[in-house]
Amino acid sequence: MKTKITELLGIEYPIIQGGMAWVADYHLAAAVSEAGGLGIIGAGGAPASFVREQIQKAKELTKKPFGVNVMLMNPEADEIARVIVEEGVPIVTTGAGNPGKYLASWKEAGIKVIPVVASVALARMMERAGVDAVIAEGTESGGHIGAATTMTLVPQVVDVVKIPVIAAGGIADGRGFAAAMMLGAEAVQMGTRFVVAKESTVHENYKKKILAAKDIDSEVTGTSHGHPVRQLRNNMTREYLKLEKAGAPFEELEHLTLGALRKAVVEGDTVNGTLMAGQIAGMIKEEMTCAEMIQEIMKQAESLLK
Ligand code: TUI
Repeated sequence: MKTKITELLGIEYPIIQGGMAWVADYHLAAAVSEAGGLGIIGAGGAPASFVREQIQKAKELTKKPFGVNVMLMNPEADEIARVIVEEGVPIVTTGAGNPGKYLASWKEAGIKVIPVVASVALARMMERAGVDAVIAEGTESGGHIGAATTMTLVPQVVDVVKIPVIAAGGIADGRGFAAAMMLGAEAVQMGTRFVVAKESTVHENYKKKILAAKDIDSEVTGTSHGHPVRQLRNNMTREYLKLEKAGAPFEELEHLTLGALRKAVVEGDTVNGTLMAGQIAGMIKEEMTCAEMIQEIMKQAESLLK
């Protein structure tokens, strides 16, 4: 399937893998790119030296294009932005902030820049600043989220920008893909479905929680201090929400979540770890390879779109 995004990025299918902190390592990114989508290494909160290693390892596994996601709250974001240029990464996505200060250097290096936006205002500002496309991410997504739903955000962004729009949040099969196209998107980004890919190195316990999740099994923590994060309900979210409701200060809440994503992804702690996942987790029932997933989604979408 050819769209403005497959043309822009030089990929076969308009499916992008979300740049998930701790989850989206070089194994997953290379597998998605090899399967014809766009794999992304998620820099998350990692140091720049680690991100460089990840990029170099991905290059050994695939000759196809892949990208790096810069989580803009990372204290080493400046160094990571430089590593991306030095390593000749062709595509960058950004999250959790405004990437304005890196645009000039990335564009000068010929990098395609695609920020995640959670509002029409930021999409407009990003287009004016010269980005190549935007990812409009709805509140159905896992992790750090905005307030608007995918259904409402995507068409409103499509209406005000000329650059291609990628839809994210709540998409995990051919029906979601086709719906996104109907809203005017040129591609989709999926996160949660790729967490349970066979090539994903996420701890088995975490994968099992996603596969067993039902439609209403996620909670949003952190709303009171302006950093809402969607994750599966567990002991951690119960404790967090209880403290948050009682008006606990940010420092106390932060203490609870410090290192908790690593605990879930690496150690498989599903009780006190942060099990970031989107609302679509309830629909995901099977672990598949990235190639199987992408083929299934494209087949279903193409038949629906006909
Ligand atoms: O970034 C994400 N999702 C993430 S980042 C992450 S790492 C993390 N871990 C613990 C706590 C917090 C973060 C986990 N999941 N998605 C992209 C995204 N960007 N969603 C929402 C936004 C966003 C929100 C506000 C982008 C820009 C923005 O405002 C920019 C500004 O400064 O005007």
